Formats: sequence, structure tokens, C-alpha cells
Amino acid sequence: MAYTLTEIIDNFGVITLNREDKRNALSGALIYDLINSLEFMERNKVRVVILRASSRVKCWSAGHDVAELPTTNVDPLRYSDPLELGIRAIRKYPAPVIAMIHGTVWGGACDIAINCDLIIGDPTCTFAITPAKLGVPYNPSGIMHFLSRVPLNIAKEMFFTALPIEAERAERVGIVNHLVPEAELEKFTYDLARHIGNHSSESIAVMKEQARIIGDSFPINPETWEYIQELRRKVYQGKHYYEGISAFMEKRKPNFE
Ligand code: YXS
Repeated sequence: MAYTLTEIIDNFGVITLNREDKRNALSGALIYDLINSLEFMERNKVRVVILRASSRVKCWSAGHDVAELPTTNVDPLRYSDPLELGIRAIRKYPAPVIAMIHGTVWGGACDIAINCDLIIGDPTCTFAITPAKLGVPYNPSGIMHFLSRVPLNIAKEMFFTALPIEAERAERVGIVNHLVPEAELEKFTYDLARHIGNHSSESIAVMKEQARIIGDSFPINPETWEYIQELRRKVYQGKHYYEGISAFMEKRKPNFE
């Protein structure tokens, strides 16, 4: 079963999330398919990659597959977690990756989307980062991604409320580059990819990589990292995290007493 579908059109490639029965939840298997699809695109020297879902979905992606979140005192967003591997694969991909978003985006899928180089959305797109609903202590790199995308107060509102940011506001606060009518989303995004693909791929690749390196340069000393990890360990080894996952799996509201 391919959890991503790949297509090459002119000078760009399209990767379509393909796990609709689970609302494109980002299981390890789906992420590994995504990484394989990116490698396929790189081998075929496509100039831009579009990451999309089928136009018939209401949900672009429901985020990390909750059934795969560890419940044995392991960091749910550790460096080697497939979600993190997928995010880094997009960030390091040597060409622009454009997220084309029709539908709702949840949790770790928000992190995937904002780590694409551009987001083109339609009026159905919404963005909700949801660790607070599950008792998940989001990770430093994930928080850094949001802080490099939206102002601090917006990032805090997103993390504290876990509520979706609707399309108009998503464009206003800078999550979305362009908001276009639903019927025009595909043509607009594909035309933009074709346009970028006609420019120098070498120049664009080196500018993307510089932006990643410079954008990630946060001077933090090792003791501070250890402090952060200690804070997070207390949460993912605590009662709230276990209650959050159990409640989701039992399809009931969590009780974070
Ligand atoms: O009951 P079945 O087997 O049909 O499966 C249901 C859902 O359990 C499944 N599903 C998921 N499975 C694993 N992980 C998920 N994240 C997930 N989301 C959904 O898909 C089947 C259909 O779901 P259903 O009936 O709820 O569909 P719907 O159309 O009524 O509602 C769609 C959503 C997306 C609004 C709803 O499924 C939903 O709220 N999903 C959870 C969104 C969410 O909270 N995601 C955060 C995941 S945790 C994460 O990303 C990070 C670790 S963090 O927490 O830090 O952000």
C-alpha cells in the first residue's frame, strides 16, 4: 500500500498523501513513503515538489498517528521519530517544497506544512497545533519552526488553545503565502511551481539551504538543552500525557486533573 502517490508534470513533481481512511494521519509507514517519494523526485531532478492531499478530502492531514505515539516513557517527538525524519527531509530537500492545502491540518501535520517552503491554501484550509489536547510536551525544534513562521504571541495562542487558525487569519499572520479560491488552488499552485522551476535550480537550492542554516542558528548552551529535556521528560513521563493518549484511543474527552 503506497501511503503517498507521486507524479511528475513538466518540470515539477506532485506527492499526494494517500491514507484517507485515517485522515492522512502521519504513521511511520506514511512518512517513510513520503521520504522515498522525495528521494524519487530528487533522482528525477524535478525542480519543485508539491505536497498535497486529494481534492476530495475535508482533512489534509490529522497529524501524528496517535496510535504510534509511545506510552512507555519515551519522548514522543524524539529526534528519530518518523515525523521528525519527515520534517527534516523536507527542510533539507534541495529544491522548493510547496504545501498545497485544501482541508484541515492538525498537530504534527502543521509542523510538516510550515516546514514546506511555501503554503498555498484555499478557504477550507485551517491549522491547529494540538499537543495541549494530548498532554504532549512539544519539542524545541518544533517550537522553533513555529517561532520562525509566526509572531511569538500567535505561536503561543496556537499552542495554548490548540484551536484551528482559519484560512483568512492564516494568511494574515503569515502561515499561508497565498489564499486562493478552491477551484483555482491546483492551477495556481501548479503554475507557481512551473514558474519557479524555470529559474536556476542551483541558485535556488543554495538559497534554500542557507535560509535553513541561518534560520536554525539559535545560540543555546548545552546546560540549557539539558534543562529543556528535563522539563519535557517530566511531562511525557507524567499523568497528563498518558491520559491524553488513552482518552484519544478510547474516543473520550481527557481529564487533565
Ligand atoms: O475509528 P477509525 O478506525 O475509523 O479511525 C478514525 C480515527 O481514529 C482516525 N484518526 C487518527 N488515527 C490516528 N492518529 C490521528 N491523528 C488520527 N486522526 C483520525 O481516522 C479515522 C477517522 O477519524 P474521524 O472519524 O475522527 O474523522 P472525522 O472526519 O470525523 O474527523 C477528522 C478529524 C481530523 C477532525 C478528527 O479525526 C481529529 O480530530 N483527529 C485528531 C486530530 C489531532 O488532534 N491530531 C493530533 C495528533 S498528535 C500530533 O500530531 C502531535 C504529537 S501533537 O499532539 O504534539 O500535535
